[in-house]
Amino acid sequence: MDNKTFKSGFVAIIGRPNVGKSTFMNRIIQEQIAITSPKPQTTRNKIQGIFTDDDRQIIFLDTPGIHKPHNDLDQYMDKAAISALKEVDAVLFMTEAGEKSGPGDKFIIEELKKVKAPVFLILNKIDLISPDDIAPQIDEYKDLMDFAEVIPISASLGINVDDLMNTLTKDLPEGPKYYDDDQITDHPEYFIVGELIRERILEDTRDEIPHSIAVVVESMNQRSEAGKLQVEANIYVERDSQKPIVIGRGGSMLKNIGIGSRIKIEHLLGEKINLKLWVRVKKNWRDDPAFLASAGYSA
Ligand code: GDP
Ligand code: K
Ligand code: MG
Repeated sequence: MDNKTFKSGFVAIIGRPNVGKSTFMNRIIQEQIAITSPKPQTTRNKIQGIFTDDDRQIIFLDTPGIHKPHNDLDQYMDKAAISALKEVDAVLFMTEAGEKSGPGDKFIIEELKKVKAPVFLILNKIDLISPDDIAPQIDEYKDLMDFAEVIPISASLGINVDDLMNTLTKDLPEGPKYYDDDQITDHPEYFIVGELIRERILEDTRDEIPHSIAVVVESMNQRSEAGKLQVEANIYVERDSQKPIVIGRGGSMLKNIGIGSRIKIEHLLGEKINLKLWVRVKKNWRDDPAFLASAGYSA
């Protein structure tokens, strides 16, 4: 600290679904602000995580994956990811160690070539492969694009994550502390709380349900009689037939969703809550721009 200059900047994390972007950010921020799950397309919005220590502040944008759009939601997700790249001081392009670059990566790399900021190639999940397999993969990616650095890590085990942070810091400009030390995100709490509920639903359901779910937190401010924060949210499904699945026999599924997400929300907010959930049918919500906006899925 002493006479060292303070550095700060904005860093986008980009990569195909499931490479570990949210896991990485959660490790850095040490709080669950971006939801993670083994299912693709878990992240539907830019979520900022803010890392602050004595000599730097790094603001991360956890971008949704870029992929060929099939509907309005996809298109929104692509736009959010690509626009994030234009405003940042560095980009972390994350891929999975041991995996060949697919058409999805090549699509992203074409976008990254237009970016002025330094682009770091991050090979995540090195805990899953043998070190011998990393070198050929690095060569393959280096043929596709000129990266500022190539850094293998394991986000879930924390391997090389400090090195990555230090390398990244070298490329950041001198700058102010944009946010207070204890602020970990500037995202509206409503949205994050909705994401935590949605994460729990993804864990508990399968088949077509995960992609058909949207969660909208309606209110979080009235106090209940017990003095707890009252959180009310609607869970939207696309078809009538999906409603009983999410509610479960005798309400058992909904009850589990409520219990599981309540614990995470209480941890995030640091206080006890009363959680009320309703399941509603909203046909074709993914192609309804007004609904997407109300659900927080628009810029
Ligand atoms: P995202 O879609 O890129 O945000 O990926 P997530 O962070 O949601 O991670 C997708 C899956 O990969 C989850 O099941 C994670 O637990 C897992 N994962 C993430 N990082 C690692 C890692 O370093 N090693 C291993 N073995 N698994 C990881
Ligand atoms: K995911
Ligand atoms: Mg994610």
